[in-house]
Parts: sequence; C-alpha cells; structure tokens
Amino acid sequence: MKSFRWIFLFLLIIAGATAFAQQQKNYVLWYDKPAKDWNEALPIGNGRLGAMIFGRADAELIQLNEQTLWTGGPANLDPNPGSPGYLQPVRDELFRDSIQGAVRLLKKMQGPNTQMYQPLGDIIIRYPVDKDAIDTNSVYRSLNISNATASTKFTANGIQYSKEIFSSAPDQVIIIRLTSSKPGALSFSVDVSHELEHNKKVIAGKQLLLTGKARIADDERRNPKPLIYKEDSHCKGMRFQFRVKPVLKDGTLTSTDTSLIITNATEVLLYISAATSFNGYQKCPNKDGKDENVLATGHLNNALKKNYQELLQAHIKDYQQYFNRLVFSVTDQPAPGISTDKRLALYKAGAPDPSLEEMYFQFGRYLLICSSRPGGIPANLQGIWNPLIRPPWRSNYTTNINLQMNYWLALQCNLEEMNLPLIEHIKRLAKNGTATATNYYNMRGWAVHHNSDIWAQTNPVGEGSGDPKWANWSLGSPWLSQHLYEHYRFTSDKKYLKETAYPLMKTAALFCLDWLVEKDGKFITVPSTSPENVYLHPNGFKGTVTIASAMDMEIIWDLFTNIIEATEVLGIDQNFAELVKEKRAKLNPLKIGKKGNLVEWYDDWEDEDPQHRHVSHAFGLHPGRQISPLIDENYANAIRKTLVIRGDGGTGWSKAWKINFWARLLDGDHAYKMYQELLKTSTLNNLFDTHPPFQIDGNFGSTAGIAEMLVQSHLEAIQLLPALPSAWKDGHVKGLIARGNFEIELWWKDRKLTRASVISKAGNICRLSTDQKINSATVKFTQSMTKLGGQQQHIVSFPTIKGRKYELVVK
Ligand code: FUC
Repeated sequence: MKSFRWIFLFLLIIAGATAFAQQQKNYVLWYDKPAKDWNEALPIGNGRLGAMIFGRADAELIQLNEQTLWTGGPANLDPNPGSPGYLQPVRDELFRDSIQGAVRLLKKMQGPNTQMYQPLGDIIIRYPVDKDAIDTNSVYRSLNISNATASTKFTANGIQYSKEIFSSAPDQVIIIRLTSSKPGALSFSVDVSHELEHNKKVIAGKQLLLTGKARIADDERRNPKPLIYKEDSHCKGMRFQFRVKPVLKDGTLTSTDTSLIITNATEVLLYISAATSFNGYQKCPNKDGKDENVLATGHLNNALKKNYQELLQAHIKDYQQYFNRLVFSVTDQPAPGISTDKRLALYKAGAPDPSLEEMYFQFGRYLLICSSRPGGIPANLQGIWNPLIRPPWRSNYTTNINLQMNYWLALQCNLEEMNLPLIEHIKRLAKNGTATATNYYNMRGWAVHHNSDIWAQTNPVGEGSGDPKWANWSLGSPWLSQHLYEHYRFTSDKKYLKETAYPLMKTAALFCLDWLVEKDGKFITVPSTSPENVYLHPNGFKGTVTIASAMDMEIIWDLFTNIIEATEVLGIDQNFAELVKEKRAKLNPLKIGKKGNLVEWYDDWEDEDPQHRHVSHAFGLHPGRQISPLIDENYANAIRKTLVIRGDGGTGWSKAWKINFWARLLDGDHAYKMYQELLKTSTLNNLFDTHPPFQIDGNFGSTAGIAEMLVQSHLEAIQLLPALPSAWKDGHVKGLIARGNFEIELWWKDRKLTRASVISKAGNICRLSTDQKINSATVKFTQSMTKLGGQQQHIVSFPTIKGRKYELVVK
C-alpha cells in the first residue's frame, strides 16, 4: 500500500514537472512612453476588428480598422478584350530577343489595378487634466500577447488613470475599460473622426456614431487618367460605420452633438462596434450591400448584455485556445525588467536576449490569430492594421511572395483554423481567375497575377503602364495551389483534398498546361519573369521579361508533383496524372551557373542588382520541395552559393524568407543569423516588421522560419531539430505540427535532442529522422541509419493510432 502511495506521488511529481514545462509563458510588450507615431502604437484584433493603441496620456488615440472595408466593388472581369491577341506577338518578340518589343506589347495585356484597404476611423479620448500635472514617469502601456489584452496607465495629481483594451472574437466588439484609482475622479470626453468625408453624431441612448462611404475609384488622385473600364458608381462605394457606447458604474454622461462627456466616474466601459456593407466579393457593396446598421447594432446589443468580466473571460478563453497550443522556450530566465523598445535597442547593439527571440516568434502567432479568423478574408500586406486611405502597395494581397509568406506559419504553428480564410479566398480567386485565363489568354483553368484584393481580382494589373516584371507575372494559381495541397498534407483530410483542393489544383494545372510552350523538346514559359528582378543580357541590354525563369519551372514542377501525389492518395484521375508526369519530365531543367550559383534566368545572366530582395529561383528549396541537401547536394550547394551572393540584407520579408532558406539548407547558425538581422534591422519598436514601411509578411515569415529550424516535414520523414543554432543550446518546443498531422514536442540539451513526443492526430505512419539514436519503452519501431545531408541520420518508423501520444527518448 505504502509503495503504491510513493508511486502515485512520483507520478504526480512527473505530471507536475511536465505541466510546468508545457505552460505558456507570459509575454508582454511594454513601454514607458506613449507611441510617438503609428509605428510605435500597439495592435489588437479579433480577425475582423483591429485597433492601434497609442497610449497617450492626455489625448489617447485609438485608430480602428475593419477587415472588409475596401475601396471599389466587384472586379470587372473583362475590361481588356484585346489582350489574347497580343500573346503570340509577345512570344515572337521574346524568341527574337526583342525584350523592349515584348514589354511594350505586354503592357497592352494589362487590366485595372486592385482596390485598397481602408482605415475605419479614430477614437480620441481626452482627459481634462493639465498637461503639466501628468507624471511622465508614470506612463505605461503594454500589450500582453499571452492573453491579447492591451493596457495604458498614467498618473496625474496623484491619481492613476488606467485603460484595458481588447478586441473580442466571441462578442465581435472592442472593449475599453477606463478606471481611476480615486473614486469619482474619472472624467474624459470621447470624439471620433475619419480622414474621408463622414458623418458623426450622438444618437439616442447616448451612443456616438460615425458613418461614411469608401471611395469608388481606386486611386483617382495619384492616377488621374481615366481607368480602362467604366465605373458603375451605383454598385460601388462601400458603406461603413462604428459606434461607441459608454456604460457607467457611477458618474454622469452628457454629450455635445458629436462627442460624449463623462464626469466624476470611477469605472467606465466603452463598447465599440463596427460593420461595413460588404456582402461578398461578387455583390455590389452599395446597392446589394448588407445592412451595416443592423450588423453593428446587433453586435453591440448582444455585447451589452455582458459585463466586463464576462466579456474578458470569453475573450481570453477564445484567444488562448489557439495561442496556448504552442510553447517555445530557449531560456529559463525571466524577461529583463526593461521596456521593449530598450530591449530591442540593446539587442540591436548585440546584447543577447533569448526571451525576446521567443516573444517575437510568438508575436507572429499573435498577429495571425488577430488578423485571420474563419469566415473572414486573409490577412493583407498589413494584416488588418492600416491608418492610411492611400496605404503603401494599397495594403492589398501581393501573390508573388507576400500573401503566401503570411500563411507559411499557420499550419506548422498549430493555427489550422487561421489558414481557412486563405483557402476560402483561393476558391474565390479560382472563380475570377477562370475568367482571367479566358479573357486575357484564351486558356483553360484559372490564372492569378501578382496583385489581388477583397474582390478577388486576378487580372494582370498596371492599366497599360505597369512594369511587366511585376504586373504580368502570371503564376499565382500554381503557387497558391501549393497552399491548397499543403493544407491536406498537414491535416490528412482526404475529404477536403477530394472536394476542395484537388479540383482547384487540377484547373490550375490546366492553365499551366496551356501556358507551357514546347521548344527544343523542353517545356518553357513565354513570357516569363523572375519577380521582380532585372538581368543584364550579354548583348548589352537589361531585361525584365524572359522565357522559362527558374522560378516558373519550379512552381509548375511543384504543382505537377502535388497533382501526381494527390491522384495517388485519392486513387483517381490516372490519365491526367500520366499527362502531368510526362510534361514534368520535360520541364526546362534547372541549371548550375559559372559561379556555382543556381541559374535564375533562361541563361546564366548577371543580375542588375546581385543583392536583389527577391530570391525567386530558390522557390524549389522553400516553400517548394524540389531542392534539398537531402535530395541532391549539387543543387543545394548551388542555392547556397546563390544565397551567399544575394547576401544577408534585404527588406524585412526578404530576411524572413532567408531564415526559411537557411533552415532548409540545414544551417541553423545562418538561419539564426538571419533571424537576428531581421530583429536588428527590420523591426519597429512595436515589433512590427518593416519593409520599410510596415509590412506584416516579415513577422509571419520569420515565425515560420523558426518552426523550420525546429521541425521539418516537407520530405519523406519528419526531421527533428534539423537546423538548431548554437545560440539555442537548451530548449523545449511543444505543439509544432508536422505533415501527416502529428503534434510534436521536443526537449534538447547541449544542442542534442533528449526527448520527444508525438501525438498522432490522423493515425498515419510516423517516420522520424534525427541525428540521435532513439529509444522508447512503449513504442515498437523499426530503426535504420542513413547518411543525409552529410550527416548520419537515424530513421524511426512506426504505425500510429489516431489520438495516441508516443513518447521517445534519446539514449
Ligand atoms: C512585392 C515586393 C515589394 C513589396 C511589395 C508589397 O512587389 O517586391 O518589396 O513587398 O510586394
């Protein structure tokens, strides 16, 4: 009996230790000064409703966004009927090396630019305190990404004024709770404003309401020439509104016509609700729009039934069900007690800060949970956070790297639900893209070019004057098809593969089959670009357009490979798989150049800018799976050389991509170096990635890159700690997802794996690869050795049962 008690106690201790190790840490971004500008403000969001909080003591500024608020209306699918007629002449010009001729004609194949993502407006909260009375040392503002709540505080005349703010997904409102430390000392006014023409008024029930209408044309000021297509103003012009409703515990509420005034309160809640008339990508947001009044009042009235604690608890529970799935720890030390901007400054000066590295990784997950929720549209270039009516790059979707990078982390980092907006958007792109393939090229399938928007626009943009190096890039549909297939590879959901992914992959492949041209027994793409680089032709001219760029070949290889695999999984469409296999075998081959580099262009030409931010031709290494040191050392070395020539600089997203590249090359130290470069040279004080300016892809892409350093599963086996850097000597990660739907937990010491556990979520055969010998008391497996990437690897393989956890140790 006694010994049983001891065993029980022992088990309890083990369970406790495990629980401790598995716990999510508390990550807080905090500052002791208000935000100087938008780039220092702190982001919150529930997928749909976002806000940037400035933390200003006297006049707090909260800048709002609503994910569906965009200019324009449904895409015009056939604005340029002459386009198909130019394709053959473009090809003829390219075959004659007449690049300028091809460029001139390609511009005639362009259509309208995309629409722009718009700000929702501002809330300004003014405290009637004398500026001189504010104790500047008391200013504190924070964002706790472990529970998705922000706070601001300051003291004036010995009284502390606080705010707690969150954007709730379950209740679809933003809540601000204002308090004063001294009862009855809380007085403030609430104003709202918008840069666009708008109406604001205080309505019955002492609610502040701002209403407006988004612009109809996309960019009339910067681009005054008439658009190629005719606007239908009755259709376009999205309506929007937001409401601020105060609820007081004590004190009084009065108002002017356009602002609310609260006096002598102790605690006040502001309920903020918003809506637009967006009614889907094919419906006019004006005449066929949703009733934004009904939506915004509906959310508000529902939320008003709950008190602060109920709203807060529901919000935290909802958020943490996603956030807490993944724990990443490379230090036992608590965060240093200095503000985040100072930590970042020290880090930039070379001071190690592993807990900042953990927090930045988790910040990427935070941002995705806050900007991409089921039922919504995908996170755009700025997630959902944009204050400008003419934002950089329209705050749209750029599909020659940026949109895809936004979603690399979703599946790996245990945020499957957050991937769904992308999948849904790809379905819409496939619809419009079918019209684009027909109307612009007379081809089958669906085509997506480098820019898109909420209306799922797919045509080549540029309006007749865009540089074809971006405007005419045409392989968005095969690249996005990779995301369709990856969703299957991670989830193992065959029903989804059969009903959703495969039909769209197949029609994307039809477009590729029509787009390919046979030359000298090889299949090539004409026209072709390598986004968004420029080559120097040996005949002395510069070129942007070419034939058969390496990236084109790699993207098409990727889709064809996925098609072949999917048909095997589903046991369907063998004839089509055979056709695709034949074409794949004849794709223009990748070449190794004179510098030992991977050739980017049709021939081994020099680049105008050898350190160009895009490394498009490394697609096959990442996010593709054509090139790897585990497949072919020669090609892997060629990409390594290419990356060395490109250097470690670039925009934020470029550095983030390079983390992934080096991780796939199994070079943890170089991947880590790129992570440091990103934090040191492309990160704003609020930890937003900067291009510059702010662009969210670097945040998301670097989180994915860290995941790639810890677990890779794009090839046949799941590689454990494939690219662990020297800096992360000891550590623990729990909750990464590997393809085949396995949830992985790893512990390591002195850079060696010590323990691993695998939860099988789909009952597949599990194949693990590590440089350590693995044992298990409970799992029966076969173990073999193989030399991979210059290293001895142990491959362990065992069948699994769905829902079971498998414990493995290293001995
Ligand atoms: C691509 C990149 C730019 C920028 C833009 C949004 O065109 O080349 O650097 O990221 O997208």
